[in-house]
Amino acid sequence: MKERLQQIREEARKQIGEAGTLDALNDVRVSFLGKKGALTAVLKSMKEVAAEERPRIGQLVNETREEIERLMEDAKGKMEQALREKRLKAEVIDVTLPAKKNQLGHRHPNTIALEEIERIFIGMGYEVVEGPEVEKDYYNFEALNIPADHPAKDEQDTFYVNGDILLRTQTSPVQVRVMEQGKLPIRMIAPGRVFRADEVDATHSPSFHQIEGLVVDKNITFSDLKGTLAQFAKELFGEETKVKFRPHHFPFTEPSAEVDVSCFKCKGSGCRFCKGSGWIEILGCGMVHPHVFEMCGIDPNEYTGFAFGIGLERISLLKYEIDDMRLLYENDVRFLQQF
Ligand code: 2U9
Repeated sequence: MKERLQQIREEARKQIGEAGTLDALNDVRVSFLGKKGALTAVLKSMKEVAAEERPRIGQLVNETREEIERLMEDAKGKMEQALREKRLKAEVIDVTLPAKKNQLGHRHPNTIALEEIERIFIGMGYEVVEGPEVEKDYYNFEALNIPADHPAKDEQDTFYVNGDILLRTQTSPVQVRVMEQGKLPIRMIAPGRVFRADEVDATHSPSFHQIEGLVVDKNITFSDLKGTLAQFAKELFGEETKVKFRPHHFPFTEPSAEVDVSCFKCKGSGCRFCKGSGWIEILGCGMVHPHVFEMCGIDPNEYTGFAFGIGLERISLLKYEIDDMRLLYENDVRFLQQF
């Protein structure tokens, strides 16, 4: 019996040493310690052992089992350690490798110009206010002192949805709505999309964008308007930019003016850009008409104000030297990725 146990011990040691995988190791366990295993068979044959020998042989069987289990645990630990090392090696990350470049999109030239214009007016304490694109005739025309027989109201020029409802032709209705609320003073800009029934060409589109401004307070004068727009032009086109106010007419402002800036390309000497004149028209403006104040519930004897309107596309075309407005709407990535 003693020899048999010695034999089992050596055979187990040999097979454990040869087992290459955890599965193979488990097979070895079953063949020695399992129900039908070699060591279990020895235990079952204990009844053939003389009674006085049994405790010693029993102890030997236990020692053999313990040794086989220890050898198994050692072998299993080594295998698991080797597997762990192999996995860690496979998972190694080279943090010095260059990262994949993310493809960034590009802001549309209109967006760049709008954000720049908003930044300038926000810097002067203006609020940015938006309003509906579908408007009532009242807010788009009547409250702005545009008479019923004005050519702008013709179906040739304005998109009517039905009866009194139309697509706004300017962002001025936003200012009318703000004035109606009666919270004074007002210092705001209203950027947004407007619609006019124009044929598409290099300088016209049935849908374009405006940024309109409005300031209402006591003692606002034309000098405030001039100073504000002169500062705006300098910030947008450069410190050396000059402004020129030419008398004009708008129904909603009196007096009214159109504003030219000295050509930022040739500095005023005349070039292809300014068509030789040295000046480029950029916006319209004026002092809010007393009738518009009255329509909006503001007393024109107590309050005065100025307003201005800027065509956003005109600014993007000028600033980025684009010679056809249609390029702004085609969204050709080869065009857009230049900005
Ligand atoms: C209120 C009172 C007055 C807004 C103004 C202009 C002059 C103007 C044009 C610029 C180029 C339109 O896009 S464009 O064709 N706009 O010249 N806009 S004053 O005056 C207002 C607005 C709201 C209540």
